[in-house]
Amino acid sequence: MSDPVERMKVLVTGASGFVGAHLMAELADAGHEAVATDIAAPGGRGEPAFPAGVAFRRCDLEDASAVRELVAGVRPDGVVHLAAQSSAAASLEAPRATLETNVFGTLNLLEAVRAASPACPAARTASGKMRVLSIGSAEEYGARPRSEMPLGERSRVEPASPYAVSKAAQTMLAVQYARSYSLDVVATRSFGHTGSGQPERFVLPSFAKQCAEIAAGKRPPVVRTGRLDVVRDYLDVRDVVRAYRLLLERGTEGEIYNVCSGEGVALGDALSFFVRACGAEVAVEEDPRLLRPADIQMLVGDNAKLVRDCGFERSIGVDTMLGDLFAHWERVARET
Ligand code: A2R
Repeated sequence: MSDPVERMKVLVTGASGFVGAHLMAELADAGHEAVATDIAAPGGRGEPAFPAGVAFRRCDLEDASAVRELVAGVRPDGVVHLAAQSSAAASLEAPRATLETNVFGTLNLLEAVRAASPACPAARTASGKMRVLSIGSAEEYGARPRSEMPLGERSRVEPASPYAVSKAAQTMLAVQYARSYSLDVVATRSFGHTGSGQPERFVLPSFAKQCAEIAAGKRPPVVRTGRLDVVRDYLDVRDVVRAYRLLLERGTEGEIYNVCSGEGVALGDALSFFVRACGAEVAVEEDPRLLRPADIQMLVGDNAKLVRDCGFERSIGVDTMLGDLFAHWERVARET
């Protein structure tokens, strides 16, 4: 795995989102050329701008002909498909829109890659084809018993939300295109991740923000939470985007990879970390609006395949991940 990697031209969908901002920086640092696409340019929600020199192409993935034009025009060596309705909680309110964006958006992209592939000289990837990295989710596995942890890629898939169904369908579709049309597809099932720029509707930024505001005297000392006994496998987003870059460069065509740490973190322990960091007496109140039907109690993954095929190694542990997230929200609390 020490062969030098050729410079790739990578089209990133969903580039204006949380992971997109970090992935653009990772690709630039690794010497790849990135082209960003999203339904909207970054900045509207305070996201960081892309690294200098990155081209942005606005495109709605639900518009099949626009996606075909985009892919044919850019002719990338690889595509990282991040664009999605990315919230399981929001999918309960908007199941149809979630399926349309996540399933039909993916279908449009795969069709566009299939149409563009014969004309694409993409000889710089290992397979000589245009590689698609489809970003799926650990939520595809659903509620598995504790005895099955850590979950390998062959674990049963039993989605428990429209979001999880959409991601299971996305992964199946991506692998089916590899099988039926020899498309160079690699799919992930990405477990929890966090870092700067993740919206506060996700649990760790929500805790970190509330505690940082309490520390800054901008909020009464009460933290509102959902279930705290939930256990998740979290990676720092900077490790996640490195895994995505490695999968693009070295993943095996047609395969599904867990992107995870193998370590479970109880949300109650993460909250205790932030409460300690804030240094105040804090009351914790359960908010019924934050409790989801069919909440999955535990999701911990096995990353052996990612380690074996791509040489992935986690570089940021849980304490650094949580400490950096708290520091981010402290900065935000100071500036607002
Ligand atoms: O919905 P918006 O306005 O936040 O835009 C999102 C964008 N997006 C689309 N782009 C093109 N065509 C569409 N029809 C479309 N619908 C949504 O994808 C947003 O800018 C981006 C996704 O970014 P985030 O919501 O911040 O997701 P995150 O956390 O970066 O997750 C990346 C991937 C997703 O596939 C997740 O399902 C997975 O990682 O966990």
